[in-house]
Amino acid sequence: MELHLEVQAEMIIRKIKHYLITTMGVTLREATPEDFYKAFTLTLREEIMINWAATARTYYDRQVRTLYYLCMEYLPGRFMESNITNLRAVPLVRMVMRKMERSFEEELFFESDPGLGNGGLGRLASCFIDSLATQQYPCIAYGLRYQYGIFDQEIWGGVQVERPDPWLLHENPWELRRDIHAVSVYYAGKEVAQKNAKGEEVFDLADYEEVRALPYDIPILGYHEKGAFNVNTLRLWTTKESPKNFQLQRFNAGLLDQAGENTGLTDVLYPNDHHETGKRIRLKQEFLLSSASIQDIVANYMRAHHDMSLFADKVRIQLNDTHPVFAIAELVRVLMKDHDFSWGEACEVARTCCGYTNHTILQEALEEWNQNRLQSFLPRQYRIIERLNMDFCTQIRMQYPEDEERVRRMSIIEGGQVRMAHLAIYGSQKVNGVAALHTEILKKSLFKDFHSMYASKFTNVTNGVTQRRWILYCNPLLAEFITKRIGTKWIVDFLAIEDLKAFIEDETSLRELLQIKLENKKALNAFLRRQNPIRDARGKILYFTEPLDEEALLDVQIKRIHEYKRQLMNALHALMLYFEIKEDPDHPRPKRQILIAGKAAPGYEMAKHIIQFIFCVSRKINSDPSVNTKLRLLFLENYNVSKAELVIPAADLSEQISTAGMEASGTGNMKLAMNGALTVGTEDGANIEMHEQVTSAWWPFAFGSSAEEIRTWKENRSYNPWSIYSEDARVRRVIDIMKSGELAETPEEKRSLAAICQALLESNHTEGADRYFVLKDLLPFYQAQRKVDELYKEPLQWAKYCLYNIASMGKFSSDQSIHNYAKEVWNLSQVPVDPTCLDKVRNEYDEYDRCRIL
Ligand code: 26Q
Repeated sequence: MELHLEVQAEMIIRKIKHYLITTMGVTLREATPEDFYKAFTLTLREEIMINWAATARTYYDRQVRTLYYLCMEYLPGRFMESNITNLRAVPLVRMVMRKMERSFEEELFFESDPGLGNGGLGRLASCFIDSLATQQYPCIAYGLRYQYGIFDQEIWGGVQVERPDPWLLHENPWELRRDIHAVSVYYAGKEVAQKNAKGEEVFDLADYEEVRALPYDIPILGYHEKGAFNVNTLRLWTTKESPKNFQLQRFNAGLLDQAGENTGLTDVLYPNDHHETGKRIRLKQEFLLSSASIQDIVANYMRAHHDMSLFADKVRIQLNDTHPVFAIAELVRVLMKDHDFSWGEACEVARTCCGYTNHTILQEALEEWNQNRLQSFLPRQYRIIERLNMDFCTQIRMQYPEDEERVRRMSIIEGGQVRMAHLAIYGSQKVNGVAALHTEILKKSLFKDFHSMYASKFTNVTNGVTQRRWILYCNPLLAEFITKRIGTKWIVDFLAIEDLKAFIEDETSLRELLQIKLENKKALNAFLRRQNPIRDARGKILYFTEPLDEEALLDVQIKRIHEYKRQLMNALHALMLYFEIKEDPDHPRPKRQILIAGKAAPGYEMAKHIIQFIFCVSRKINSDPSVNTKLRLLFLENYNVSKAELVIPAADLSEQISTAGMEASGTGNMKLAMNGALTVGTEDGANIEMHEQVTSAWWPFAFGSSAEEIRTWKENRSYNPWSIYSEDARVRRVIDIMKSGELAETPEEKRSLAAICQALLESNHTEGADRYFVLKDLLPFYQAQRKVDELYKEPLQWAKYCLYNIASMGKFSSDQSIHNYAKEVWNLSQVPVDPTCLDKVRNEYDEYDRCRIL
């Protein structure tokens, strides 16, 4: 085996040198890290291309049913990492780097983190495409190639400052530009009526705005023990690269902004999650993704089939939230206009092919578009939406005669707005929520009327995460720990992780598990010390964060900053602990390091106040020598996938403390638990199912009001935070110190703290006080945290809980989620890359080249 590896390593080295010379024009000696990274990538890519070609060939030859996954966001993390993992090439790559005297960490991570998404939704999409490839399901995933992804976050004196993330500054060797698959997308214009072959009215367009969408393809590798891995495609559209998109006439007329609008369409990702903005460019982006992808789907189908008769059988389209839902209207339009379907036929095909996943029940996140704007921007699609709505309203009236109130509630178009979720439900075969509780809320509350009319459309598919990136890659020590005990099966079948339960009484295993945590905490602390800055109000780096030692309990909350996620409650708890330590310094308690990380949407004021508050509290705690040896609060700047890979393996405690009923699922909860962190959690989202799997005996830190209680209090307006404030001295103390101004050093800080207090205690005409029930759950949270302290004092006991939690996470692999979608939603079969086909491609390649990764 060693020798085998040696020989391969030598071949790889030759290939790297070859690329250095032939594409970068340098020899090894003068190669910069960037040159080296690129040559290395091109070398690995050769192996990937072989399987990519063979997979495409296999899908084509078999005329398989294919899934098309439409999503405005992806957060894949660095490609090099998952690719060498899924190629099973980590040892080989390490050897190559050693032989070439290059640093694995520095040169391979030259790549920046593609921030093509905001948070949960985008990361979920990336886990899903990893699982689809590994589980050998035919799939093309579509998205947008934003020039600037999610902003880089800097904290200047407690204030979030957003910086552009130019992730494409360097050429990206993982993408291939595919000019032959470029398509045109049409906006605005005047309709010209025509008839199709069935004699039905369809519309051409005159005086339109044409935008070229050009795709870049990224290979998505499946993991396979023997190298027969499938490679699926992530296809990202850009409008940047087409000179046609620049409107020279407008430029000449002095309208520079307008002239560049279409070249710039895919320039920026909207940095809002859970907030609908109603912006023009966003609408154009959504339609770009929808229309370009539908055209590509039809073209891809037509390459393998003579006519459209099997389209509804071969095509499945998954709409990830409402963002790509124009695809429904666009598909109906294309079928009628270009393929002579009747209205009825086209609608039926669309409703057979499409599925819609909902990711949020927050009112402010539900997408609506102004009817008039839509009509002028997308006249033909608007006409189709209007007609769909007429059909729909007729159906409602048939089923519920004389219930115009219901028609109004359900209608797709209402009060001058087009409600995208209603269109999505009406136009889809299946509608799913992302955790059991969330799906129940959809059925019983948000989409209650729809559920009563179309009960069989609704189904639950609980989210999951890929154990390949989230254990195998990011926590190699734990991966080895697992494999040593139960073999490698867990890598592709995470249900096998259950076998770890056999080691629950094995002290050696428990000690080893504790040791692994310790090592991972060391690595994180080294990063915090060297690379996590504290800046002054002008952005100048003053120093770097100084973490507690590795013995301290590492308590983490890492996610977007949002009121419903209640980072505020976490910070209030930190402040309570601070006072407790000051008052009773000798009370025995474990050292605790609280780490919070996350970005706030740039326009979300309250989220920014919360960051400022965290900054104030951490300054108070960390600078007090009588406290800072026992407790610290750190904010980790610019949270992204790469940082998650560093924090998650090190965490002891996972904060999943959303107001019950508001977190659709959560996925960080799963990543942390499978890395051996224990959860302090409300009964919300997927926490509930995790709790169920782990069983109450091993899930000791559940706390807080239930979704049902919260619903009742909201309904009756019977919650009053004042009573909690006045009844409990500990709560009063933290609120009072916020009010007193003692924590604040600047006028901005004062304003932020005042705004928070006001939101907690005062209602106004539109909103009640403490809408997220922070004060209501604060004491139960505090109690749960005291239980944490007790358990952490007993390391072996703690380790048992960790082991049991890890071993209970089988259900939360995205492989499982994907199998569930395949069965319940898509009726999709696994299609492994054809071995004969793979051999053929390999042989053809070998005729010219002998460098292979075996
Ligand atoms: C909508 C309109 C205009 C601009 C932006 C948006 C927008 C963008 C992103 C609205 C919502 C999002 C993201 C939502 C999201 O990430 N939801 C999370 O999805 C995860 C995966 O299912 C769940 O685990 C989380 O619970 C859910 O919050």
